[in-house]
Amino acid sequence: MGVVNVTPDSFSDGGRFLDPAAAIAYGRALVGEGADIVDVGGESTRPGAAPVDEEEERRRVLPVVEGLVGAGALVSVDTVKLEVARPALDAGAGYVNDVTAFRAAPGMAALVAERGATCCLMHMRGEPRTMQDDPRYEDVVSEVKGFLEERLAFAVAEGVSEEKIHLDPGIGFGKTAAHNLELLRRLPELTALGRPVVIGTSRKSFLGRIASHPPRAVDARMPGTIATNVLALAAGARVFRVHDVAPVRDALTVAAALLAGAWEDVSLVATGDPPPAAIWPPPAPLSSSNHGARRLRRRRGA
Ligand code: HH2
Repeated sequence: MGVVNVTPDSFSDGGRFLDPAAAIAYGRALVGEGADIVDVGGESTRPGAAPVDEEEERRRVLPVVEGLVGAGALVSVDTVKLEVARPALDAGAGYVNDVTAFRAAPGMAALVAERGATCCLMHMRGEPRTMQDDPRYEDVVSEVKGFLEERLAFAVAEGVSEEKIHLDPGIGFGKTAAHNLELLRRLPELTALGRPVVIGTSRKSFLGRIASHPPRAVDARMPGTIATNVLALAAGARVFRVHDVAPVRDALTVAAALLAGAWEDVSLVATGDPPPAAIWPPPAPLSSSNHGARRLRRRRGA
């Protein structure tokens, strides 16, 4: 999942893609780098971020969603607002990434159900403005797991098909570096919920603080991003929300080949020879349109 932030204040790319044409071109480039999902957001959720009003968020997001539909990836809208998600789905988005897991707008679940969209339900403690003010948990993993279980049940009760629900522990959302590490280390407890787990560590500040003192700047956190995503794959995560699609996709593909004990030789695909018997099985389909599996079949020449 590649990230396109159409905001002036996102922590890593704020202000770069406020112009819709630049955001669309960037989103298309991420698809070219191998993103199966492009996540378009118009409101920053970084710690301390100010809320954006609905009309402004629509103005930022909708032209970009429209411009990315048909680009070869599933378009996701990263919003907590019903009246941003609805027109984005009207415009052809097929995924709703709601960092409040349908708590900000309870009607969001019914909308997602009605449209047959895929969704991501994420854990967040508190709200972006204050979430990093001394977050505390008895046991962060069981609390996040209990929350995701409850939100999954809520979404299903509202009519969302269970197959369309992804779960996300919300790395950095009301969590210290130690909490983030604990969640990543004990990820199998979350994948045990039976739904694809989404991981969003990309460029986040805890990576910079762990790697170095003084901390690494935002554009120097790629090694930490790759390390955490590769280990999350090994622990069972299936969707990786990142800003730098090409290097992370390469790292994940090599790691997946290593984990499966096999790799897909693209030269064999190009010559039309049958692929090797043991091929890394693709992860479960990511969307109603089965986009990930389709892309893999295309790469194999099927
Ligand atoms: N992280 C961010 C935003 N949305 N959604 C999910 N599901 N998981 C995440 O970890 C996640 C998310 C924060 O990153 P970014 O979009 O780059 O920054 P900002 O919120 O400042 O726009």
